[in-house]
Amino acid sequence: MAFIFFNDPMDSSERIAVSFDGNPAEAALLTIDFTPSNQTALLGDVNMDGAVNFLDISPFIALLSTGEFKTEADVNEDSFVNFLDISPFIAILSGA
Ligand SMILES: [Ca+2]
Ligand SMILES: [Ca+2]
Repeated sequence: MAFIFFNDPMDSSERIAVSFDGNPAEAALLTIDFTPSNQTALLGDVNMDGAVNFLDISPFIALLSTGEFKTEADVNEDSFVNFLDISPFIAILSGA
């Protein structure tokens, strides 16, 4: 993986990147969220303790409020974590 940053003189909306070496406090932060392909997500197991139960409710609601994606919380498997996951999450919790 490579990132190439360059100055585009035709773009007046350009932003200035700061390197970590230049100023760690202003440097960009790259975050990579990775789930190995050999690890199958247990839908609804939001706290990833191997079971789907009441302990998953609080972290599930927290993800709904932030919109952060987490495979285990995307219980309707539409690649988004949002209100559409609530009903299937409750169904999983209730064993339906
Ligand atoms: Ca769990
Ligand atoms: Ca979803």
